[in-house]
Amino acid sequence: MIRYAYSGKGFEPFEPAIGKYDREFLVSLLWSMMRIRMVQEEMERRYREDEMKTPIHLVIGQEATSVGCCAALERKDQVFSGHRTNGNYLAKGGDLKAMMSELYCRANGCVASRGGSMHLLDKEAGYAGSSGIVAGSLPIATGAALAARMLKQDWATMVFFGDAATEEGTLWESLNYAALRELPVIYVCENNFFSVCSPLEARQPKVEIYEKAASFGLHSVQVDGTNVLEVYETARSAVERARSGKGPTFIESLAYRWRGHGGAGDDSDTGYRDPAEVEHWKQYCPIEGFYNFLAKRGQIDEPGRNALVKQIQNEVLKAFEHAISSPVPEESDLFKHVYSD
Ligand SMILES: Cc1ncc(C[n+]2csc(CCOP(=O)(O)OP(=O)(O)O)c2C)c(N)n1
Repeated sequence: MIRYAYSGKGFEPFEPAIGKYDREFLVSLLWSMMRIRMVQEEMERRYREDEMKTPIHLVIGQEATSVGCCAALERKDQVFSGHRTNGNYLAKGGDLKAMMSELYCRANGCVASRGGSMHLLDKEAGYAGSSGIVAGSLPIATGAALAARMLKQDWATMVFFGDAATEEGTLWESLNYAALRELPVIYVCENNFFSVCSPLEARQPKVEIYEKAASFGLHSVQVDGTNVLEVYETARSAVERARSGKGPTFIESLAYRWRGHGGAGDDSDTGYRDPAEVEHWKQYCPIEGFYNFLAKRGQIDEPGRNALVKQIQNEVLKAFEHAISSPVPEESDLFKHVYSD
């Protein structure tokens, strides 16, 4: 079985008018996806050394959702995530070195080694936090959007979560409240069809997730989460809606997770999904697809791509070296940052 959306419609071809974008912007989208992928691949390789004392949830295959959505935001806008944080954090401009230090439990980690990969934070970049509790960030993000309204601030809030979050009551309560109050919030469901090893069809009746959300009275759409420009254009109009007081948007972005639920490597050999399905989805690699799209239109060529690879490789290796050579926290600091005044 090959999973698409329940409607079985597959992905509509999406051909944006490329002339409206400048080359620099298009290449920045490609760079951002490549950077996330290369960070993930290096993390996966090093995870096997057992020095990174944190659970990890890789986003390989799902990069276009983070990058397309965050490209529509400004720095002042606030982003929240669930447990699969890395793509969202990096796409929003979160500090890579601070993230790697966090994963290696170093004192200079982005939350001072208290959180690990599931609990990242970069206030400067507008990455407002994440939660390992499925759907846990939904009410917090909804509250942040309410705060923006009450404080008369013009930031938009965006929250990322997986398809399993749509099995939690708190998600529907959040949508209900945001729709009622027309809050400036964008809900992004990264539907990769699985909750750990349970496929969507074993967990939910066959109604598309974005249609359920629409029934709460919010603007709700489904996008091809392997197509960064389609995601970007959808997110941009959602941000415009939020900023102009037109209320929340729900975006269901369909993309496949190429690796196992957690840790390094693919876990398909445990039998919960067909390895042929994983291979099938690799045809829709968001990075290869976008590179080919740009190359065909003369926006980048092979030497251009190689230069990006080199630059990213260099940055990634430096970030790992920085983390590994940083000090671990002092025992005497154990209770720091635990309580707030
Ligand atoms: C409230 C709650 N229930 C169960 C879990 C255990 N759990 C951790 S991740 C996960 C699956 C999440 O799937 P999804 O939200 O679709 O995100 P994905 O991992 O596919 O990105 C579950 C059930 C949890 N962390 N929180």
